[in-house]
Amino acid sequence: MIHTNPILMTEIRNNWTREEIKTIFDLPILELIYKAATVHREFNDPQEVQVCTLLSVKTGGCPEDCAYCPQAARYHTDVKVHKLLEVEEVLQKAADAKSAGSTRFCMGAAWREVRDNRDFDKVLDMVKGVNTMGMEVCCTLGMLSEEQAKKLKDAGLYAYNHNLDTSEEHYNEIITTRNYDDRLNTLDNVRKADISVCSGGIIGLGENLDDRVGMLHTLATLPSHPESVPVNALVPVEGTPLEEQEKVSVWEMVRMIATARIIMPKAMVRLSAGRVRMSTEEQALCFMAGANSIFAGDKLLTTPNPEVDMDKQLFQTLNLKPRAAFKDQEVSI
Ligand code: SAM
Ligand code: DTB
Ligand code: SF4
Repeated sequence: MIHTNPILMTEIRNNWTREEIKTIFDLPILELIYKAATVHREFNDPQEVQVCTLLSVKTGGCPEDCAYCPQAARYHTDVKVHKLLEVEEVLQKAADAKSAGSTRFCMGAAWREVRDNRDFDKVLDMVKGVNTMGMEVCCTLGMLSEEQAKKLKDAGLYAYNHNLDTSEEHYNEIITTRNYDDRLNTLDNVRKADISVCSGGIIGLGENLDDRVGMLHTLATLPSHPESVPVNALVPVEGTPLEEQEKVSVWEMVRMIATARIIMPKAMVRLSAGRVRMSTEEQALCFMAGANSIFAGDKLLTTPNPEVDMDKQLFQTLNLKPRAAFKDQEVSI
């Protein structure tokens, strides 16, 4: 590990006020990047980047109305609806992801919530299979009860992704078929089952800067910080209500990432959707600002992601190295 300060000076806090976070968020950009890069080096190896692979195991036909989402049944998009994949097919994709260098495999389903049925039993088998392969298994399946979270944990689930997406104030402009408390409640159920929490959001939904600060405030004042915080740039998809949204600038991504890094120093901050539209230099700024995780593979769930070879080149150019699986669980002597 290089450039890591052995004397930790920054304390981990979950009593941030919204004003404190706003002050950080509003810093002059280069000052903000410098601060974030400094905190990053206190807690993490800045060369290390976690490589995750996504697979949509059940695509489209979702009853929810998330305005950004190509998988909502009510919008007319080009997404082809597909029932739950077979366990064997999923395990093959996980093996491919592992040989391509991924250490975390995340399975997504276009469900509002998990139901206790045969499909859930199949997902439990997928989780068992991927866990046996020595990868960190993650799922994102919508809302969960505490019992369902426990079943996933028993099957070997390592992490659960459930995004807050935006601020509580802006939530209703984007999604009306559930509310913020539903989201928080699922995060609580995931925590109770002792599963690693992955929760973040999207920028570029038409929210204002206070909404971005508000979402970061909610995440950073949870009883314990999420272990991963994905920062997505909206991928505008034709047919969704947000199809015409303007592209967010790299500075907006950098500001989100840097603020998340400063207020949640130990979290993996994931530079998630939106990388296809970013240059190597723009992505380098995001890593400088404290991002230390990406999704690799040429597809996210339904939209394109950079080619594997491009990412190999990116890692070489920036001297990055993939983070090993299960590092959080390593006992330090
Ligand atoms: N249905 C489950 C749920 O909503 O939690 C899991 C799958 S859902 C597709 C997972 C996440 O993908 C969403 O919470 C959202 O943050 C992200 N997402 C979906 N569509 C997106 C888009 N067009 N651009 C960026 N992120 C998107
Ligand atoms: C997250 O925060 N981003 C990923 C993952 N968690 C599930 C999903 C991004 C989806 C982008 C749109 C798509 O490909 O459908
Ligand atoms: Fe459904 Fe999830 Fe898409 Fe919302 S984000 S429409 S819940 S798949």
